[in-house]
Amino acid sequence: MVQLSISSILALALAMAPAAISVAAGGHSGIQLFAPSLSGRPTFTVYSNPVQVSSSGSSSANIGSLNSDLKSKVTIATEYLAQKHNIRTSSMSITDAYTDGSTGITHVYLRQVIGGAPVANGLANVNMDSQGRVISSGQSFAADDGKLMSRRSAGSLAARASETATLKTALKGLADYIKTSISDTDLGKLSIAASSSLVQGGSGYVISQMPSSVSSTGTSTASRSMIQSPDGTLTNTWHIVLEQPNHWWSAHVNAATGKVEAINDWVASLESFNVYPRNINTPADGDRCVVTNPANSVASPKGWVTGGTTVGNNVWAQNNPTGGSTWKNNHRPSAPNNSFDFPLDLSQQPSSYVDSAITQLFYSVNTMHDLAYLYGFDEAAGNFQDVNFSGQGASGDGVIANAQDGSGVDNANFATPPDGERPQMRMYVWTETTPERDGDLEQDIVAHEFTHGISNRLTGGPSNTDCLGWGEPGGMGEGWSDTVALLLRIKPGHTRSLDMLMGEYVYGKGIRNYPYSTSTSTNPNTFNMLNDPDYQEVHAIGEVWAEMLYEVIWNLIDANGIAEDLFSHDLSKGNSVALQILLDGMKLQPCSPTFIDARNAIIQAEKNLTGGKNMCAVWKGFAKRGLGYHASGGNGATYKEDFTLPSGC
Ligand SMILES: *[C@@H]1O[C@H](CO)[C@@H](O)[C@H](O)[C@H]1NC(C)=O
Ligand SMILES: *[C@@H]1O[C@H](CO)[C@@H](O)[C@H](O)[C@H]1NC(C)=O
Ligand SMILES: CC(=O)N[C@H]1CO[C@H](CO)[C@@H](O)[C@@H]1O
Ligand SMILES: [Zn+2]
Repeated sequence: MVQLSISSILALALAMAPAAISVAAGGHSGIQLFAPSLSGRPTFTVYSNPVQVSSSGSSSANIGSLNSDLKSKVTIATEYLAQKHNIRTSSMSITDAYTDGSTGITHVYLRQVIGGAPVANGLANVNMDSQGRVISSGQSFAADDGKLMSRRSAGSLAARASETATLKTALKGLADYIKTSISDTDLGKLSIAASSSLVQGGSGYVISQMPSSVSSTGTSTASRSMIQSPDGTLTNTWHIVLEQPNHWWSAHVNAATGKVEAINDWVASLESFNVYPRNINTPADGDRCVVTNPANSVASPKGWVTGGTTVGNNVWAQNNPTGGSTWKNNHRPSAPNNSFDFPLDLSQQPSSYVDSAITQLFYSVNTMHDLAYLYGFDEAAGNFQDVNFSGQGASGDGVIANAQDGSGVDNANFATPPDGERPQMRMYVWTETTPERDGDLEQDIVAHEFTHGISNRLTGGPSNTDCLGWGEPGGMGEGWSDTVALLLRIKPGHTRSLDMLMGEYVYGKGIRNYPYSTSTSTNPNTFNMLNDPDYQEVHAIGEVWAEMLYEVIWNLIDANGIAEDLFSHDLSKGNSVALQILLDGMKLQPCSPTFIDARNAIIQAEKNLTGGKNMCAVWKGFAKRGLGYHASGGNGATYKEDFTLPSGC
């Protein structure tokens, strides 16, 4: 939670000058997707009166294990195509057949197969009513396929060798087309193994030992295919499927020339969001802009959006005006082409721009997912994802993120169950101003809440989220959340004289007792404050912990400089080292840590990360606020502050 602390506040003007950083990442590099157009050919026929097909009841088409009703309808479909469109049954391959549970209509889908090679754009579909009468049908089979039988002589060694050579030509052509390349040396190293059960079905080859620049998995599959030109002529092609970060290509490449004849990307890769980008903390700091493909290709290899709305592998973001516990079917914005661009008028009440708020929350939570992933809150460490691509960690736990949640105002919260169960973030509207303001638009609040998820999953292991519940450990949970939120806002040009507030946009004067500051008069918090009866609440305890970490951050920055963008994960820079040792320390520390335990874990993390290069910088930060070498207390014992350093510092 970001709960308010009521106290006198020093009003400070902040010199926030967000540096212009590029927020685009990954993305399409001008690669055109296409399939040969068969324009001018009639494709779809709708019958106003259902057509009864005279069926012999037997068919030579391949029919798998279907129930008898479906089997007879598949037979009707093939006979319909044979009778009405003069298509040879032996060239039909059933790809799918099912009866729709709600409409009762049976759909049969077929592909043309010639000499064992599927024709990529030789397709048909037949729709039938419950009585097996055809109500509509589409087809684009190549005509008169008898003449076009491929002259492949399967099996002979010579045929196999020339097959491999054409496949290499095709791989080279495809690599060029997708703006990478594969050298002759790399082609020579490929392992090409025949397979009769490819992932996509059928027989062909599994290619391995591919350069990672060409295939992120190091493998691809290839099978014989054909493609039809607008005039109906057929070309022998290889159907090659390969994955790259943010792409999953399905291409048909000319087996003779290596020319790409058709290509599709199974990743809906254009995702764009009109949002306050990650370097604009609040609407007071700058304008919204359209950010294209912001997903980090390592952290979110399949992008952020599953399709058309604010749902993806990391987050399900929606409105929740009633504040209830339902979320799956709550309102979400619709963006059929994954372009999320909705109106936002800050002079109106937040409910008027709920779609923009949900979009912003989806963007900000995904940003936190990707950033945390890069710093080690990944699948093995128990992060929040519906699918875990590495096979490590539990899946099925993308974040439920509720924008403008009606269960409260002037706050926000984050619930973290163990790995494998979905955490829930509730963002509230703030009522301090007129019109009201929306916490969804303030990224330090979202970062604070998400960081509760990080600290809870990392401390004591992902399946134990009962380690930072209350008291001293719970207070540090609040402190880490503030600290990560602050770290995200530190930019080149800032110095240790920067004082920072939390919740400045939604609450004006900030929501903590003191600004975070390296000045002991602006922020007087030290370790002994924890003995104060007024400091027995987690947010107050958190302020002491975050203030100590703020000192550590600036010592690290003074020694190492500031990375412009934390996403570059440049561990030669102070802000990146700070974020890294915070997360590494969480993994090292025991369940229910004391301040001293957490400090020691951070010192150990630093030692492991840089060999102790920054050890004294870290110690000096803690010691300045009373958590020096001889500090003691915690776990019920009185806190005794100490400002000394270990020998050697
Ligand atoms: C997405 O759709 C919207 C409206 O439907 C349109 O304005 C926008 O240009 C489309 N964007 C892309 C990238 O196709
Ligand atoms: C960090 O710890 C690992 C595991 O013990 C070790 O392999 C590595 O060398 C350590 N790094 C440093 C800089 O001490
Ligand atoms: C522990 C767990 O749930 N692991 C799953 C990770 O994801 C893979 C597939 O993506 C599953 O097979 C594992 O069961
Ligand atoms: Zn909190």
